[in-house]
Amino acid sequence: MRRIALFVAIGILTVFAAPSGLPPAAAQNAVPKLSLEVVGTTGADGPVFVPIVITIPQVPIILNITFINNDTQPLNFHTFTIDNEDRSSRGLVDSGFIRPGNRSFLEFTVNSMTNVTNGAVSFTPEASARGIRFYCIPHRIDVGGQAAGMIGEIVLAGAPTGGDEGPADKGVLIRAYWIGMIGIAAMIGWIGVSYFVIKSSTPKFRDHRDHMRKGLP
Ligand SMILES: [Cu+2]
Repeated sequence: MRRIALFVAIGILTVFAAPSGLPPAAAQNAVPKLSLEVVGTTGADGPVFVPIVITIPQVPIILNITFINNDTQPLNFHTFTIDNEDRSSRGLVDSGFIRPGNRSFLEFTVNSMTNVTNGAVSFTPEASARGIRFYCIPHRIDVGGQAAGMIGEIVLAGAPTGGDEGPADKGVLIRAYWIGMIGIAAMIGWIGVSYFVIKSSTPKFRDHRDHMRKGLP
């Protein structure tokens, strides 16, 4: 019995120790990627982004954005653009002018809410009320005077909100979920193994009924 428990313990140790034997760099360099679609369109109040707020669950994170212009008016070009802090360098992230029915693929890294890397360029992005501002070049300033202009923001989940919107939902990365589940499973496994190890290392009291009959503690 003792030998079997020992083998089981060694087996479980091998399984759970194996991932930690990998080079630590592999785990540290894994910046998660969030892929999403952002649509440029014309709503009741003029040109808008949908969604107008991109909520990211953490930083750093790689944002993979498919920017789609689904306008039907042939002259309604839109862009997805981010400038630097004081707008002295414009379009450091930029889809270019996308015509109605077309799309563009963007990928950049939000290292923190004050640092973005796009290709070889790292910069401090223009701030919005709660995070990082993105906008559409032709419609940043609302021409019709109805809406605030075609602007949006990238917000970190859990960050304080500007007003009446309530707290933002905190996203959970699927990887964190599985690490938690494996941790719980490993813990339950270890309780079982400990039970047999302790039990098998007390050979005198192997027979529980006999033990009770003798009135032993
Ligand atoms: Cu636009």
